[in-house]
Amino acid sequence: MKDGPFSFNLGEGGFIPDEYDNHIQRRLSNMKGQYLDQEAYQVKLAQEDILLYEVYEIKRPEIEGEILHGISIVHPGKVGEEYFMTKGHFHTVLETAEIYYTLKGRGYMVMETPEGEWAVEELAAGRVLYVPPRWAHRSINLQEDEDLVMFFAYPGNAGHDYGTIETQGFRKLVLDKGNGPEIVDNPRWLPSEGG
Ligand code: PAN
Ligand code: ZN
Repeated sequence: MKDGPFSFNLGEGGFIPDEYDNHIQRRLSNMKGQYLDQEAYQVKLAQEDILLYEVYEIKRPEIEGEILHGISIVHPGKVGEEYFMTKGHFHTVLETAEIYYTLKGRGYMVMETPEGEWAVEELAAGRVLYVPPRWAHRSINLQEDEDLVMFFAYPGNAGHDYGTIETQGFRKLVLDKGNGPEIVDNPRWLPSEGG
């Protein structure tokens, strides 16, 4: 971890992997049960456990007052009709927000609250997306052959609740049935107990 103030590059020349402390890679095998077309998932996985997305983190203490930040890269591709995407999560401390700044590419952020509201916002280079407290979030790359690259920042004490999305899914999915991205109800969405 760096001592005192520090800076790093995001502008001209893009981000520099060496400037980050942590590199997380998520592959097809890490997304079991998340894609709608489970047969397409199995077929693809049997061919290769491909890299779906990566996160480069600047290490900071995970405490209130700190800001955790880094870069997320969602690679292009599809599983069946569904675009490559992140797992998605609620923050464990629900009342914590997040900021995303898209550096490169085009995508969607799919979001929902425990109360049942949902939203899909466009991610486009040069635009900032604000994810308010309480909103689960998943980023999706809508492009054919380019990475979706974003800078993110969120409170140090937020924590990640992946379990809720793993068991119930998101209410909305983004599919390409041949005419580009379509937001559809998730037929496998399963409300959690008491939800
Ligand atoms: C981001 C995400 C990142 C990867 O840093 O962690 O985009 O997505 P998953 O964590 O859902 O796999 C963030 O939202 N942090 O809170
Ligand atoms: Zn988050």
